[in-house]
Amino acid sequence: HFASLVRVPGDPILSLMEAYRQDRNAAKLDLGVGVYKDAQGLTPIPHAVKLAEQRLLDSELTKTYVGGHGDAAFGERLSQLVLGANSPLLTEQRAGATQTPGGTGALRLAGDFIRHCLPGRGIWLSAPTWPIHETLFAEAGLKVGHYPYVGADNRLDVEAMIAALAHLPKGDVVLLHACCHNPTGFDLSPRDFKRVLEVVKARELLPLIDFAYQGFGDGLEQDAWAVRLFAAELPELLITSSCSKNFGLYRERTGALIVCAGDADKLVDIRSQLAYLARNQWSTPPAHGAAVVAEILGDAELRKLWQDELESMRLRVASLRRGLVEALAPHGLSERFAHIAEQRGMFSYTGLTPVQVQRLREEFSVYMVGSGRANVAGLDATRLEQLAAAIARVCG
Ligand code: PLP
Ligand code: TYF
Repeated sequence: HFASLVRVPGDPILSLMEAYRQDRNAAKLDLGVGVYKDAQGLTPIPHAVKLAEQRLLDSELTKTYVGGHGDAAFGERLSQLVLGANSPLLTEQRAGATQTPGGTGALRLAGDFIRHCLPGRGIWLSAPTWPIHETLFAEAGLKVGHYPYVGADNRLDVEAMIAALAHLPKGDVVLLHACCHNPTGFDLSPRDFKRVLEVVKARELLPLIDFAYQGFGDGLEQDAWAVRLFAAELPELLITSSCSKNFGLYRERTGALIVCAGDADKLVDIRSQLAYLARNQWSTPPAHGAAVVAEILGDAELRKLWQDELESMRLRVASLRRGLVEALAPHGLSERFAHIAEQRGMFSYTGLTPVQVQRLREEFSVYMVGSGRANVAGLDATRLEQLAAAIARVCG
């Protein structure tokens, strides 16, 4: 019975949120959990989302179940956002979306799909990667391995990555981050992605591209570049898309698994399997977030408003990155931390050690993940000097 059951630790990233909440220091700084924040430290609901919700309130006629693949308009419009409005995969019906509870649900569905339909295939993750990748695929029953990504010198090591991929078992799955790598912020360049693609072809690997931050790197279209390259060059591809960050819909659990197949007929087979697997996990997906996204993407005015809001989030984080490096200059640390301005997305692997991270928290109420990952969006322009001074103290 329950008597033999033991306690497991909570999620270290989510626990940081609680520790921060309880900190009484007025100068506290939350660079922990990866949610976007504005200059006031709030995670706003985009105006486009509010307007779409108001429309839905008036127009929604039923709460009956959506189908196993979710909201069809959402699936089509999100696929266009990811693969490109004129993607031949969509006109040839070689790609389709299955709506999932968030990007996490999409990853889990992908894991189940691999386990169930491609038995024996292992999955390979970047070292490091988002910690949930590690446990999620293991829980889905997959053999999890790693390829090098960021070295001990806190630099992207593409050579080591490519060399490792070239030795993976044929047919195995390789998880790639489309952009805004979590936790490091180090992204592959277009040239790097082309090299990875060559190895993927040579080893007949199946890429699973996790696309959780579209619009936070270099822009909505730019961030999709690698996904579209892989989709154009490979017969088969798995993509997990999340609307949590770019639509600010976190708790509405909105995302999709997009599968690209060799032909339209095979896609129908694959989708029947996905519906079967989803049916045995969550039956049918939650409707609200997907309806909001479909409304925004289907309406020129809302879409423009959303794109502008997303762009201002992206630019805010990019300017904070540069601002932090500038603020470190008077302490003689701008070169040591120059990578912060070069990384993309919300996260920065700062290179700070666990001991330095702990000191920042205990002595300065600065909260970041123990690995040295900082959520740059948690900063605001008036606090850069304060943070730079704290970093200088723990590095001294
Ligand atoms: N993948 C990565 C790399 C992430 O950082 C996240 C983040 O939160 C997700 C997937 C899943 O996001 P969600 O399930 O909240 O949509
Ligand atoms: O890495 C992050 O901070 C985000 C949010 O169990 C997150 O991806 C963190 C932990 C978790 C779920 C989401």
